[in-house]
Amino acid sequence: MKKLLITGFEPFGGEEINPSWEAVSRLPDTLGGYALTRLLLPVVFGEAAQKVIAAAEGIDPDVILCVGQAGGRDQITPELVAINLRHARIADNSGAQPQDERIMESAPDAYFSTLPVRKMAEAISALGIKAGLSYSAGAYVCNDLLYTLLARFRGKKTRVGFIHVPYTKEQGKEPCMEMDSILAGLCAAIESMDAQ
Ligand code: PCA
Repeated sequence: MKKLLITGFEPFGGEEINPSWEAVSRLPDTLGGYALTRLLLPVVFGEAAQKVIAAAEGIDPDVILCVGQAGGRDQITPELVAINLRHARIADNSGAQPQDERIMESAPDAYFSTLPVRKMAEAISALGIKAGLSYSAGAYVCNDLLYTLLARFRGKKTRVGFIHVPYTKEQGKEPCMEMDSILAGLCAAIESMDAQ
């Protein structure tokens, strides 16, 4: 069976939960021909990616799929691109708040995801769940994670992608999405990762 390393984040920005980890922790152990290994990540620049890279060394996954919360979005959004920029509106969970810094000196400005993200967005939409391809993962910890992983696994067998999910109902903010829809959406995205 193929191996999927799937990650979610701890809460940040004053929230009590992070829907990304709530969803990732509820996924089945096998899905779409993949055996899942789950990893909870700190919302800390640099550290999140280092944790994934360390775990990947032991697992040698075929795919790394990271999930994060995007407050303010009303749909599930696979991310097409990560940019070589750190710019934080709020401090991360270690207190760091980089302003207009590069993630890696002498590295490309951006990397595209190596998963079929447009197909994944379409597979979610086909279930009647709101989804769309996103062309910006922002400049906070999620973008930092995606950029660093894409740089690390460039030219290697491990494909890398990221999906942002909205707030859930329990967080009491708008817009939001039912956890069941987020879960079904993630399942559809994973099942479509190998679609031609
Ligand atoms: N969302 C943040 C970081 C952690 C998370 O769940 C982001 O979009 O960068």
